[in-house]
Amino acid sequence: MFGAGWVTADDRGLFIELIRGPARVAALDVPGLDALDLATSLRQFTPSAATERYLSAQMAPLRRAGPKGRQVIADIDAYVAGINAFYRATGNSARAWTRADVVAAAALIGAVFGKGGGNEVASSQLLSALRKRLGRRGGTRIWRDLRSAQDPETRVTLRKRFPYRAGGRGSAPGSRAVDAGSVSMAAARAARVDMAQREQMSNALLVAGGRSANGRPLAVMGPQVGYFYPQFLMELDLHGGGIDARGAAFPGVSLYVLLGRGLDYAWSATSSGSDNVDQYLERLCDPRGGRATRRSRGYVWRGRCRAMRTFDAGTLAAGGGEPARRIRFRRTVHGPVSGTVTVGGRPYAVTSRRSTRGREVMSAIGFADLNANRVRSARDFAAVMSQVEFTFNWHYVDNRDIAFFSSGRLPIRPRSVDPSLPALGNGRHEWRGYLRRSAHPQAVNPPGDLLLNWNNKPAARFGAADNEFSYGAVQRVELFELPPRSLGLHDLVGVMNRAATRDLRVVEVWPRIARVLAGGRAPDARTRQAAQLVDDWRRQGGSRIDRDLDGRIDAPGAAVLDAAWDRIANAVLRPALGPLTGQLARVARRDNPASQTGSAFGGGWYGYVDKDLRALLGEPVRGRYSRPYCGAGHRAACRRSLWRALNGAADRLAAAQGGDPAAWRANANAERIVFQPGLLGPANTMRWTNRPTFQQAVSFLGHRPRP
Ligand SMILES: [Ca+2]
Ligand SMILES: [Ca+2]
Repeated sequence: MFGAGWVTADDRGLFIELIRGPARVAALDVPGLDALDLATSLRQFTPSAATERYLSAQMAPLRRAGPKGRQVIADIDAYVAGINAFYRATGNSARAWTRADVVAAAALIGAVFGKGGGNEVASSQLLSALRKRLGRRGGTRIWRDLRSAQDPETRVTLRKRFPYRAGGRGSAPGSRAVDAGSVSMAAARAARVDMAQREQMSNALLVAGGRSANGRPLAVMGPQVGYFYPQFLMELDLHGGGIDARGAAFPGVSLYVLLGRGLDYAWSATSSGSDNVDQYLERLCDPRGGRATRRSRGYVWRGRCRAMRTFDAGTLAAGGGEPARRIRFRRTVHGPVSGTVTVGGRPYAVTSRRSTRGREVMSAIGFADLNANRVRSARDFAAVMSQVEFTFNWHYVDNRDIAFFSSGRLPIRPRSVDPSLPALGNGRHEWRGYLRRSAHPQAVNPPGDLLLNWNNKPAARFGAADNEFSYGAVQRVELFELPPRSLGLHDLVGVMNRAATRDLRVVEVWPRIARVLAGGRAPDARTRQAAQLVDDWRRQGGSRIDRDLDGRIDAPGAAVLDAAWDRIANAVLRPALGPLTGQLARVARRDNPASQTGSAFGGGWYGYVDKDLRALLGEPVRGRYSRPYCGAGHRAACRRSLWRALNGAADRLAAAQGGDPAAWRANANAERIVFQPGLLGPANTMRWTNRPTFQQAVSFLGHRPRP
């Protein structure tokens, strides 16, 4: 561990100093601040003594966890000593590292990649607005359609059911929808920051021996943690002191390999975004007995008006056009206060509770076991990964088995609460413990001999987190098209890599749109040709490649669909949502197109368009929406609106690129991946691709004796 610390300081000294301050913002869940964004924009944060105490206190639960926890503490101390020894040896003047720094770095992973949920207020505001527009019943039904908490058509990794409640149908006296338009600016900003953080892009493809050419399981899997230079992950090969592991580690907590392999097995993760963050509505009161207003500093908890506490986190240095400022926030028993709302006209504060807050290093116990090769079989894997409290889907392969376990400290909510909505924070609707290990989605060699995950829902009936509206009928994991024969490792790499450049919209959604369009005439020849170009593009595979590197995506159809998608999405939903169509986009984005951050098609209105149009066309639909959307159910009206959308796109393209649709092209350079924060000079970009940033392609041939 000393060596891992030394090497980390040597190789990633700049990186660990960059994240050191901002990581504390993640550990504290400071409302309205994005820790990753601060780190990559080189903002410095100087913590207060209270922040350091808060982080150091996190050793206590580790100590209570017994010998394994104490071993982790000893490992952390040796790691920190290694970093500091390197600093001394090289005359680095940075402040000496402490346990608190490791806790903070762990939080950056847990509070950014390893969590889900926590947007109940914004989501409930949409519900209120829909009810206001369409009546309580009609509004609620549409909202449930859009929420897609349990869409039976969504692609799952495990067909076996692992019920985890995502939303109630009946009465939920412990939950409330906030008044439409009542969210304070601070709370709205915090929600926006939270939503912007959600970039999930890791994937995993595992094939059991029954489908592999060599009879041994195969795995092609890796995390996607964004494009940065220096990179977010470093590769370590650790041997000694009972540890034998190789793979990717996160600088700052790189005492263990997080994703990699041991003596005879390999493992990797995808973000699951499972719901471990809940927002509470704290009824405001005046501790001195006056009338409650939005500015009141008291909240009602177990029948009494209590004063909120203020947490002084430290100083955020100037940057991004902002002067230096002191970071203070108020908190209640549940967590930090992000702002205020009204419910039935009364003022409430909004707080968030994250199940892993204050326990950031507990997950280390699971990684210590993996690195010490305590996993001797696929069955051990679930037991070990159940110690990881962050929310991830874990994939496992050895020479005989493949396995899956979806981890996380997942709260069990009382029946009085609808998990899609914010809960009343009065003390009567608190969590009732955490999901037990056997209830987590898991499998060893599942039926079908296949495990595929690209941040889609892990298992049937496992409810989508409150902020996850896109677990609907269309998922990018469907782009993994496996040939119907036994596979080699190179085949599996090929399946992953082909999916990395395909456009999900044209592959999975366009065929329905085209079928509706085909029933009637185009408004003009140019628009007809535009639609034809998208058809052609799909027939050719729907790739966004710029093969000749002229800076233009080769298929003209890409230009058409890029320009048309938002118009099409609006055309489908507007007949029902009207002016609220834009508000939906604030809780569930219309599109997740190819962009400079690499990840794409992780969520959008793809499922809405697909399911609604299938119903309109009379095609089979499971988990039908409560009502028709496009054209309010009239096929001719829907068709007209879709042609209008395409016509608008064609007009825009003609204005920008001339009247010949065959000459239209999308700008491939605009979606080239850009490495943050921009230290690479002219080599700072690469071609767009939608795949992990670190990958393993493995097949094991041997194994230690099995127990
Ligand atoms: Ca939640
Ligand atoms: Ca080209």
